[in-house]
Amino acid sequence: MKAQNGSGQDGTAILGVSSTGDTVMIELSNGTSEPQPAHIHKGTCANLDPSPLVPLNPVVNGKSDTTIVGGVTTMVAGESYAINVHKSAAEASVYVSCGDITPTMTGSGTPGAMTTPGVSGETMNVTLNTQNASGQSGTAVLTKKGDTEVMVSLNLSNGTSEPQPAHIHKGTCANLDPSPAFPLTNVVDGKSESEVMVSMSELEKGGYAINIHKSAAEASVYVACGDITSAMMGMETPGMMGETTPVATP
Ligand SMILES: [Cu+2]
Repeated sequence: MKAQNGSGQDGTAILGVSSTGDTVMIELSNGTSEPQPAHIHKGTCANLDPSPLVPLNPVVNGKSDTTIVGGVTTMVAGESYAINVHKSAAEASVYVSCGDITPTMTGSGTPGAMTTPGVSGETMNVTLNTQNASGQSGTAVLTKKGDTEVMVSLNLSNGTSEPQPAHIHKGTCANLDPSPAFPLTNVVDGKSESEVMVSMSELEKGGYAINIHKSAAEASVYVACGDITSAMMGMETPGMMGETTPVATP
């Protein structure tokens, strides 16, 4: 996403697809505590249809997370779309940031997740299923940051203020190697962001799972887990969102 009208608000938007709905994550620099309306519009940043197509959650302090349950069914292949952010509700006519939605294929010929231009790559969504009646479930979004770096964002329901250890383990949720392969940042209030020194292609090969533990004291209790499989990537219609994505349920 590129700043507009001297706003200084550059950033990224990541579009992901998961079993619970398509997700749009926006991160902008120079955020404000005043909510900034955000939408998917038809058209391009250079030539935007002014009426919003899909409303997104307002950007607050530079961040917005939206899950569009059932997917962005109004988006069709062959059309142009863009995400834009407005200065404020009162000054909605002033656009502060915009990014054209351009489909990017993940991997070689694998149906892929979409990213806006400027995001260096590929994303993979992993569904985190509840374990041991914890009531905690959610998603992990893996985003390629470089050849040897992957950003992992965890979002879990029913988070706690007590930090919950999280790791990438070898194996599957059904049959997990108990020693962590890569540590992730502790989950606090259901959220965790980590940069992991591993290549996306290594994770895409399969044989890894993300799990979250109840607490440091009760690390042996797993509260949620998701298998990392490349089958979770992508959408059926190359290039456009809106199709239901098959997601393997472990
Ligand atoms: Cu673990």
